[in-house]
Amino acid sequence: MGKLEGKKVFITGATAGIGKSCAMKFADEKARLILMVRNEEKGKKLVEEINIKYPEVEVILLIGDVRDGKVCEELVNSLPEELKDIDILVNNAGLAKGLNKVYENSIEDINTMIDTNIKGLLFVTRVIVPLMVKYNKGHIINLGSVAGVNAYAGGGVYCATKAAVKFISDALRLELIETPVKVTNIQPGIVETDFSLTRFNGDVEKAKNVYKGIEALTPDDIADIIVSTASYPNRVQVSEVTIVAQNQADSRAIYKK
Ligand code: 8X3
Repeated sequence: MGKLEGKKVFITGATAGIGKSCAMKFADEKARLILMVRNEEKGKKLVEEINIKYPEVEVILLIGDVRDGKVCEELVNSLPEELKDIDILVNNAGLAKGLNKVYENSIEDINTMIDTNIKGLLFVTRVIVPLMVKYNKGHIINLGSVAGVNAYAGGGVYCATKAAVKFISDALRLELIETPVKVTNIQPGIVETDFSLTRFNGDVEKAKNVYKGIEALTPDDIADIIVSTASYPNRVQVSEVTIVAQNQADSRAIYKK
């Protein structure tokens, strides 16, 4: 039996990018999936896809926006008792909006990034971690970013949200030091997903340009690392992983051919 077989894995933002890759990779490990998604239609399509590829894998779909703390609470409370002892939480939901100077961001973009990347992560964490403490097990895997290590011009708000993810992860690790619950902060660099399309509000050309001239990481690359991180023995707590593309040194330094 694989190490992750039967483990209950809760993933936010599971319909695309790294979240979707995580759902597929954990399904491949025969884990049980609880997927929290904002878009019902995309969520149902994803469940269908998983059901076809992995008919033996159980998938629970929760529809809701992580930005709504009450909804997060209600959705987790609505889980049947036998699913509440969640083993792995992948706090993946997150996004960037625009590439604007700190002082040139719209109110809407500031709210969207902070509400999703910081408050959303906290709203899910505050309902799931008490369950992990109660059941005396668990692993929280937060999606930070290299943007949370070095700021870059135009990314001030996004970088700040990812720095917040690092510090929330570090604080949690300290708070959980006497428990078996582990905390990992995953900090990917350039990954080719819908990230840039979302950042540039659907502008395909601008989004494509980000990945031109460099072999970017794939969402599967990151999901593979997340799955390995979750597979180590209980004594091994990976606190932080930073993954950059081969021609990338940090969030600011990317060599393009
Ligand atoms: C995304 C990485 O450096 O493009 O989290 O902002 S970066």
